[in-house]
Amino acid sequence: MTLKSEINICMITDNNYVIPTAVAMTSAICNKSSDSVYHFYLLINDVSADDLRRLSVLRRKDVKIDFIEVDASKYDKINVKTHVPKSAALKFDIPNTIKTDKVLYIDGDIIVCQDLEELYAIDLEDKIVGGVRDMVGELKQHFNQTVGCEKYFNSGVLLLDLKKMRDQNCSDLLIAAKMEHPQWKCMDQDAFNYVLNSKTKWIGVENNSMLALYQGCDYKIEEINDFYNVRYKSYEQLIKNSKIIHMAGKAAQRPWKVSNGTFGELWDSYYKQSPYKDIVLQRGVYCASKKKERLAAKIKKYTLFGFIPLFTIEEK
Ligand SMILES: [Mn+2]
Repeated sequence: MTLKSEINICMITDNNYVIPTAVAMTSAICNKSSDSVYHFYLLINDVSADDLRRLSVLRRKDVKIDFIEVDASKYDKINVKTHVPKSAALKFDIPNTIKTDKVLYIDGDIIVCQDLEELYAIDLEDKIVGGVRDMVGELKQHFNQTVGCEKYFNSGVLLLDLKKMRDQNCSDLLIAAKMEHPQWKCMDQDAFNYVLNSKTKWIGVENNSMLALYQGCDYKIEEINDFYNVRYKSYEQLIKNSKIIHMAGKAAQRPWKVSNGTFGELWDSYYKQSPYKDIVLQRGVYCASKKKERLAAKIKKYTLFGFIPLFTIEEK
């Protein structure tokens, strides 16, 4: 069997996000076709030797992982001059940090459900970025109007032509855009849209399914179909067809934070296969109402001997 050419995948993580990142990588590897080769470029900042050892366990013949220690001081300089948050600066600097011509950037709060070859092979033609429209960002939050665009992409899954980005000095343009608009609410997404929106190939919703956001807004499947110009019969069908599920939305609903989080069961199934499976997560319980939420924040989940579930209330 001949292996196909490499699929370059970029993720960014620090010490706080290393478990979700490892689980996202695990999901990608679990759902990889046997003839695809994934080459992960992990931009890391403040990640411990133990974490690197754990992440390294994911390496195989068909899964390459490069750890790229980011020179944090470089971004401190950017910070001082421009007040661009370090995490945004890291993302803006991808074309200079990763030397390949093309990369698929993915957030850590995702589950990869299918092989990524088809998504990676999308021809960007004369465009620079492949992105999925952000339905809630446009219809509820009006981020597209904030940056003066008709459509607006979510920056959690981005297919990037890094060669064109380097040729057109996109990193500098992104940093300048962020610097000139301190009022923008999103960490990096507004700047990406501001600079690259007119150079975007709009790709299908299945490549960045933000189901928790749609559900949070009570969107019916018909509304999702209208917005994305697709024809799903149900949420379930969209979930089944999703290549990447993105748990965008409330941070308090992320499955590594609460035991009843968004796509918790699916996320847990990959967590249990991840290099962190021996770590017992201390998770709270998500409650929709504010009052319940405050109470839930005090409740932490513990397991006894690693398998008997216990709940105890934190004394504070
Ligand atoms: Mn995200």
